[in-house]
Amino acid sequence: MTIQLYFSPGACSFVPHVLLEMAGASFEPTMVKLHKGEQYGDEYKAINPRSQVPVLVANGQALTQIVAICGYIAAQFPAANFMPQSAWAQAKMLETFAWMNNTVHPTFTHIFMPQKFSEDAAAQASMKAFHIPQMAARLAEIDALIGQAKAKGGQFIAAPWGHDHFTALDAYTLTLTRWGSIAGIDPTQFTQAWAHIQQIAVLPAMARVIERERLQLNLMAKT
Ligand SMILES: N[C@@H](CCC(=O)N[C@@H](CS)C(=O)NCC(=O)O)C(=O)O
Repeated sequence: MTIQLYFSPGACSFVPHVLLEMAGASFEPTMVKLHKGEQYGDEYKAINPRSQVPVLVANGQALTQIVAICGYIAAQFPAANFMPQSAWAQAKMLETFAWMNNTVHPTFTHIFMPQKFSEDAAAQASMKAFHIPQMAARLAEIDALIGQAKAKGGQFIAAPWGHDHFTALDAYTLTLTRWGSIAGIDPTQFTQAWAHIQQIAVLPAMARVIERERLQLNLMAKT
């Protein structure tokens, strides 16, 4: 099987990028420069007409949406334990994954790309101002989820559901918290999440992806 992952540094594509690396998959990471608008070019639109990353291409077939892509990776590489086994644990993991993807992620999009929601400059500014505290509140929810996992002696977010293994939720926490720092939300205030991010960032597969994407975890830090 040949696998190609279209990603952009620091984008949500970080999540499947990490899972592929952690699973030991043989894959070709292919960079898309979103800031240069490459996603709107004909070449990329032939792969994903919705002009977004990530796209995973397996055996010549394209798959989009990180929830679907990560589900596919989990099924292809069961030894990596990315998906809980029991129906309930799996549903609880997906509940949080869906919330991160359909709520926390678009909250940041309103801050980072308000032009996607209104052409009016004043509306964009007010949308941005409105969503910064919303983003902070949602990051605080993630912080609490990690606190619950750690209080139960777990190492990873899915621990309270009986699955103390690295999942997409851990990688997404890093991405969303890092995005918060782009919006001026100090990530170190989320003490549980920030400590968790430091712990997972040094896992060898994570460290390789952070290096490949050249990510600074806290954009508010001086260095
Ligand atoms: N729901 C989609 C969201 C994908 C998404 O928002 N991708 C962003 C990067 S994080 C993107 O490609 N943006 C480029 C653009 O909108 O121009 C998913 O889960 O894959």
